[in-house]
Amino acid sequence: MKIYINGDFFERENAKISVFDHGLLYGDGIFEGIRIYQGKVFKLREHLERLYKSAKAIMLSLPLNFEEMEKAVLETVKINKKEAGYIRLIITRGNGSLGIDPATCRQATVIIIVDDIQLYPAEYYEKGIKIITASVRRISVDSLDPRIKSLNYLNNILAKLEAQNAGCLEAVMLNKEGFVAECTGDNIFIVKDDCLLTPSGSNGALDGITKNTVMQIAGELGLHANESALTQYDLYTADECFLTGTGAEIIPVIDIDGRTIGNGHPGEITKKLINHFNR
Ligand code: PXG
Repeated sequence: MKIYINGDFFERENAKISVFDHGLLYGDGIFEGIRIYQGKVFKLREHLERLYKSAKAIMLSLPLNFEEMEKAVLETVKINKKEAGYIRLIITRGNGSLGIDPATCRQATVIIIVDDIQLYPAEYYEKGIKIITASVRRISVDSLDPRIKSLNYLNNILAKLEAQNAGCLEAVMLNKEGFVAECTGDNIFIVKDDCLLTPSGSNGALDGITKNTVMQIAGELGLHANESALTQYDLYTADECFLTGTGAEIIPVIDIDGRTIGNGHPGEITKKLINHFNR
C-alpha cells in the first residue's frame, strides 16, 4: 500500500504526520470518502467540488488546485493498482503550534489513502436493517454546518454509540428543531405514495454524493424525488425507508424505534433503486 502525503508516497508503516498537525489537535480539517468501481473513481468531480466548498467554508487554502488534486487522487489509485476500493482524501490545516490559532499553520496537509472498503454484511442488503433515533442532536447549521465534511465526527460518533448500545448498526439524528437530519454516516430517504423524500442541507444533511445519485436515478425511473423537512412521524408511517452513502451504497431500513416500516421487508422502490445503482 502506498499512501500519498504532500506529494510523496510512503509505505503504510512510514506514512506519518506530525503530532502538531491541527487535524489531530483540533479536528481542523476536511475529508472525502470516495469509491473505486471497476478501476474507475466514482463521481470524483462531485467529491472534489464538495471538498473545495468545505475548504472555502472553513477558510482552508489548499496547496493544490482542482486539476492537481484530481491528478494526485488518480495517481494514488493507479500506483495502488486498485480495481475496487475506497479512497480517503484528507486535508488538515497542517502543522502549527499548541493553540487553536489556524494562522500558525502555514501549509495544509494533504493525505490520500487507497484501501479496501468495509461494507455492511451482505445479508442486511437483502433483509434490511433496524435503526433507532439518537438522543444526540445533529450539530446545527449555525454551529458547524453539516454540509462541511469536516474531521469533527464526535457528534456522529456519540449517535453511533447509541445505535450500537441498542443493538443497531445506524442511528438517525434529528436537528435542533426536531426535524430529521441524517444518519451518522449516511443520508436517509423515505418513500411515501411513490414519492422519494429526503432532508435538505438546511435540515442538517450532508450534500451526499450517493443521495444525489439516487435523486438522479429516481428521475430516470420517472419517480418524484424531493427534499423535504421530515419528522419522526414521517419516518414511522413511511411506505419504505433506505439509507445512502459511499460506504453503505443503498441499504433498506425495515424498523425505526421499534416501528415496522411498510411490511417489514425492503420495499419495491428501494429494490429497484438498488438494482439501478448496481448497474
Ligand atoms: N452523512 C454523513 C454524516 C456522512 O459522513 C454521508 C452522509 C453520505 O455521503 P456520500 O457523499 O458518501 O453519499 C456521509 C458519508 C466511513 C465512511 O468510513 C463514511 C462516509 C462515506 C464513506 C465512508 O465511515 N460518510
